[in-house]
Amino acid sequence: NERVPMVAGNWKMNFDHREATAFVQKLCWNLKNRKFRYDKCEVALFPSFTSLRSLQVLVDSDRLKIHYGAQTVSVTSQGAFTGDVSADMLAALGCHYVIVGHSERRKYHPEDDANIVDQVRAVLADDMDPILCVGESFEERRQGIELDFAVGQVHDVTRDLSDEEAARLIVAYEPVWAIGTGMVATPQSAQDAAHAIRESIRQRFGDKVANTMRVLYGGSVTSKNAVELIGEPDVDGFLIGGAALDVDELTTICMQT
Ligand code: G2H
Repeated sequence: NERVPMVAGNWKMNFDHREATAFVQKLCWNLKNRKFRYDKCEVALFPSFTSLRSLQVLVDSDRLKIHYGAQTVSVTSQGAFTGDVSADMLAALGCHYVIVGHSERRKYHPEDDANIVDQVRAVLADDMDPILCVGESFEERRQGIELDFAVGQVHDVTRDLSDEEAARLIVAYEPVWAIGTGMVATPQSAQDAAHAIRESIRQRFGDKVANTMRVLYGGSVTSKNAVELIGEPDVDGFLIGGAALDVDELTTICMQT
C-alpha cells in the first residue's frame, strides 16, 4: 500500500529535557549505524511539553530526520487558562503532530468527545496533524462490542470534519486493557479493529482518505510482538509507551517496522 508506516514513541510523563535530548541523540546514532531508511518508516517522539524546545534545537541543528509532537493541547488559542498550552505554541516549537484523546487523558482529566473534537480542530488549524487515540476497555471487549465501540469513537470525533481535514488524521487503536499491562492484542484483533476503523472512514470520506489514512496499533508493543503486528495489512505502525523508554528496544522496533 501507499502508506508510510510510523513508529511513534509516547513518553508520557517521563524524561526531563536533558534525558530527552540524550535519548534522541542515541536513537538517531543507532539508526544511522544500522542504515535505517527514514523514507520507509517515519519516527516521531512525544515528550513532555518541557522537552519540546530542546528537541527543536537539537533536531534543527543536527538536521535529524525524526519528528516530534505533544501529548495533548488546549482547545483555546490564548488567555486565562492556567497551565494550558496552545496549538500556536506547539506549532512554533516545530511540532508535526499532537496526540489527542489518549485514554490516560480521557481518564485522568477528563477529556470527553466534545473536547477531543475541539483539540483536533485546534491542531489542524495550526497545520499539525492529530493522532486520535481510540479503543475499548475490557468491559466492552467482554461484551463483544469492541469494534463498534472504537469505530463509534472515531465517528463521533470525525463526523464534522471536511475531507481535507480528515485526510490529515492518524488514528491510533489502543485497547485500554492492553495499555501498560503487558497484554498485547493479537495480530488478528489489531487487524480487525484497524480494518473496521478504515472502513468506517471509507464510508464517510471515500476511498482516497481511507486508503491513505494511517492506523497505528498501541498497547504493550515491544520488539517481541511488533513484527507480527506490522504484518497485518491495516496496521500502519505503532504508538509505543513503555518500550519507547528504552533506546535499544525502540531502535529495534524502528528497524522491524
Ligand atoms: C498505550 C501505549 C502508548 P504502552 O498507552 O500510547 O503505552 O506501550 O506502555 O502500553
